[in-house]
Amino acid sequence: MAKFQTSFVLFIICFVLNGIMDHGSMVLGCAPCNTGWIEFGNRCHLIVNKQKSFQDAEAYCQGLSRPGRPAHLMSINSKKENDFLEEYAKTITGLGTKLWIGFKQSASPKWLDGSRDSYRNWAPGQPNSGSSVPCVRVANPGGGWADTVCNNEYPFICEMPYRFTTK
Ligand SMILES: [Ca+2]
Repeated sequence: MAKFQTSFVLFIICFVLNGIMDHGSMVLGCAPCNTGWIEFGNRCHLIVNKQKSFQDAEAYCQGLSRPGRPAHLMSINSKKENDFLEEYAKTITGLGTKLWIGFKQSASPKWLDGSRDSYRNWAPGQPNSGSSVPCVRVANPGGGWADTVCNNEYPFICEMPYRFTTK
């Protein structure tokens, strides 16, 4: 009984908060991700099949942010997340073989969302171009990473936190 009451109260709270925090969105109730986004590892992910430069792709993702839920190009923080991307990409019709992710291989390599995980999945021989070619894409989405000219235009994947989580 207590468990039922708890989940009921949580449902009411998040239903009300949804109205406040995500006014205008298509999502009802307590879905953890907005419509069209795919959940994995307490995060929401969206492949955008539009050709954009690395910088424009990141700006596009940031434009999808919600209050308290910043969106960025995806950070791949584990082998499991890499595998998730590979499976997700297979579901997108007509997606090319290259996809921007949110890693910048510059003097101080970093994930754009601030992740500090040490997981890397460089393709054999990568990265090979030094800090002059700092933007990172995956090939055969979910496959190995490569550093690439930032002005190249590829589809990309955005990532943002679940609703009601601040992590
Ligand atoms: Ca991530």
